[in-house]
Amino acid sequence: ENVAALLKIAIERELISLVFQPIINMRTGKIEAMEALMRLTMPDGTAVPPSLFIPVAERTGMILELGRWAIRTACRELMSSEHIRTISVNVSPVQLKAPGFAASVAAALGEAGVTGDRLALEITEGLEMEMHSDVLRCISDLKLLGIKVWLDDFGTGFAGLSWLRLIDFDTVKIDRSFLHDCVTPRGRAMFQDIVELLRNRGPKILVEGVESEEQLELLRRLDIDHAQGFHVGRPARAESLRPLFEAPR
Ligand code: G
Ligand code: G
Ligand code: MN
Ligand code: NA
Repeated sequence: ENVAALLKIAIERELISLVFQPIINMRTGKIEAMEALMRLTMPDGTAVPPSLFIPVAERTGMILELGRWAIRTACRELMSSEHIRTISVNVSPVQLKAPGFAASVAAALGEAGVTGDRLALEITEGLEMEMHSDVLRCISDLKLLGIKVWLDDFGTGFAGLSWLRLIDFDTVKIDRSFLHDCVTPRGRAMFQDIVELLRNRGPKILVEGVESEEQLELLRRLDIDHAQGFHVGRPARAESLRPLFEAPR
């Protein structure tokens, strides 16, 4: 339909771009990674939100082309700045089920001369994804390449716990709604229970949606590993973020 036609034109005319949102290490306070977020901007400057075009791209299969482009672009960004330790890229279940996905990621890394451990792929638990054996095999292939596998939007779907049982995630991102609920005692208790559950399972914990210093302080008290959100930094063009990364000590 409309959006599908629009998306096709956008791909042809290169109206798709990536912005990056910083992720800090709570212990050092330093930016350690950034999440790549896709943007579609019309020639007249209007932004089409991912919530509109990603589902269409998934339905039409165009996500395969878009996704390959995003991973190649992220790898090139990693190549151009050795100080950026990690870039995370969102991947759709459609990509994980497509034959040859892990090989295409390996090729993108190889072209850029970047090691797999600098790339993280975010898998969302929001979408209900059947425990497809192809998906599990793909994830284990990605891990063999050294690629980090993160679970995104933890707590928003029903599948989160099943995912945790089956996959050894490097990082779990707690959905921002749980942090925002911390304004009530009940919400705060829930948040702490989730943190406790994850801590016992072993992945690094990243909390998204940090919008204030008070929230950042709460995360420090709870000994959270990583934070992301408007208070830490808004999504921005790569050029403006590069200087914020410092040489590793
Ligand atoms: O930045 P923003 O709020 O617009 O992103 C909304 C959502 O769109 C993200 O949470 C993510 O799930 C999805 N998204 C953004 N970029 C990509 C991408 O490159 N690939 C996929 N599959 N999803 C993306
Ligand atoms: O689902 P995913 O985590 O990939 O979504 C990233 C989206 O979250 C982006 O669209 C980004 O703009 C949005 N986002 C990032 N930080 C914040 C924040 O602090 N508050 C809110 N409300 N949204 C945020
Ligand atoms: Mn994400
Ligand atoms: Na998320």
